[in-house]
Amino acid sequence: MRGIVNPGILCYNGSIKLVYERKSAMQRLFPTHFIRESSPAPALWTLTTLDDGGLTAPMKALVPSAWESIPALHNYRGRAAYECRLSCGGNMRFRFGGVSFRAKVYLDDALLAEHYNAFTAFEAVAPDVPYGEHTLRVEVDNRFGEDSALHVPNDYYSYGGVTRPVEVEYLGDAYVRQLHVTPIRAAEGWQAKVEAVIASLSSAPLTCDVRLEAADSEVCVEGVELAPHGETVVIRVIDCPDVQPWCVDSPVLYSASAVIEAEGEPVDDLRDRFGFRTVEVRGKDILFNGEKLIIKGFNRHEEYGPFACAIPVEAMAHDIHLMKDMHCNAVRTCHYPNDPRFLDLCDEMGLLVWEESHARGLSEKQMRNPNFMPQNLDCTREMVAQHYNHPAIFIWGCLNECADDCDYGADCFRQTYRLLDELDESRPMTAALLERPGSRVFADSDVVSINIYPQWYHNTPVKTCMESKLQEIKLGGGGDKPLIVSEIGGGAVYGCHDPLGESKWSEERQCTILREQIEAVLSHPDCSGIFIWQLADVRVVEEWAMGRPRTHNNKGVVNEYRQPKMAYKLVRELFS
Ligand code: ADA
Repeated sequence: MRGIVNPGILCYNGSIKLVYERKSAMQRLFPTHFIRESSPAPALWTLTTLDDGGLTAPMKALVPSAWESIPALHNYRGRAAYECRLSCGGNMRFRFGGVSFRAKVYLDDALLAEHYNAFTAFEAVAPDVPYGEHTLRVEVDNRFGEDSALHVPNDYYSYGGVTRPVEVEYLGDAYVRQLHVTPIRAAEGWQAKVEAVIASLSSAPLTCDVRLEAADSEVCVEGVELAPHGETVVIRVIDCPDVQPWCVDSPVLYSASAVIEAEGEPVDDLRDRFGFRTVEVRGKDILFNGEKLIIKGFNRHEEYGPFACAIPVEAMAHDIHLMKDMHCNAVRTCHYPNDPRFLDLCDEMGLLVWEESHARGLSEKQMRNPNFMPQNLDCTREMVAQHYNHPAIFIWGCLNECADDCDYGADCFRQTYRLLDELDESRPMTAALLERPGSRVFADSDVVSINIYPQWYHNTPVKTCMESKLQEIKLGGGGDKPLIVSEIGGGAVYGCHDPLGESKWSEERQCTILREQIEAVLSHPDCSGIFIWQLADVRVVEEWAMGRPRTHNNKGVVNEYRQPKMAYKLVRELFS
């Protein structure tokens, strides 16, 4: 296979294969297997609700989708079962891109897997399935409760359903479970560190060869021993001559793969794309490919009007076009890991990503929930493992506006930062901190990030607010680090106008506020950039309705249907 990846078409050993017709049901926007048999799960599943307030009879529902897209279930919070029939057999692996937000997966009556949190993928493996018709059943639950520490009533909606694509895979005795590629800037040119995790489904020891490829260079690791039902990691550093770096203006992608071979024949594979680029923190600057980065971006919730959180890929691309039209170079996936298809689009279209683990605004009491740290660390681990190869991701975020002003909370921040450091040495990490005095973690992250709302929640002039925040950061030990304003903004209800431009919630007032905010942040010499809160209006839970007209967070520069408010043009002008 040569050259830059052509999504949708794969050429291997001279034969060309068109892969996946149901684009909306793929987990990625390019083929991830050529050897392994895999297909999207059926489109329509039978949906049965299991609690009061649901459907009166089972109905057909699209997978992926959120059940709130069905008018009868617009406000349903409860349990539901999704079932489909499959003709399959052998070693089966069902890969769920995301189920919101608790899942139990059964094949016929056998429980295969359980998973918590809507925003990361998980697998359900069923070995030695007898050939024939089977029922795949997913029980989904989006009720809030003590066992759920990350999904809580919040300033965004926690939807229900099988909300990201499901893939059905047919495995042999061993499969490539994970592939990570790290670009390395060498003295001359580039190298790629390729790490493959090979999982065995066999009860006997196995020996195989593993062929690793990155950007058209490859190496074959012979005689890899696989322990029964164990996992083996194969790592090689591969020289990659004549490659071009990835950057926003020229987002060049290369392919990488790990292929398992038995007796000279390929038996399983996993493919991904990656890019050559470096991200470093030097003093108060973030350097991208050695050059100082100034971020001009938006916060974006993964939500789009009636599609809720299960956004068609065409709408994801439209959001990126909107941001690019406004001259953005970055997006923040507040407050959870995003659908990898969105990340694929960012890789391909050239938009930097701050990807964030799941959490928003949790108090010390909520962080003391015994489920909080395990769930937070699981989500963080899954996010990095699953999204590691995306060149667009330049920084990892976590714990947005959680309690950083107490010993217990600060310790949770430090543990999460440590985990991010262990999982990925090639990217910096940060957390968007709440605008209140007393943070104890300014000194602990690679980059300091603050959410501030001068002129919206309080009337302090933006420059004064920034200066006092900078002083506080300095006293807290973070004064020598890069600073990002990770949220700033103000609300407007789409179509609400005010002749004098003075009333809050009018489009005119939103423009006045955003102008002062953006000009102050971008002209500040100590600031590495801005993420405006937010691209589009989003639904919030009923508990938040009182400060949120229309039960929406209305700080978007477009509404939830992507109709532009006056602020769209303003941002376009100020970011140009
Ligand atoms: C926060 C938070 C966002 C949103 C925003 C707002 O800082 O991180 O999720 O709630 O404020 O609109 O007030």
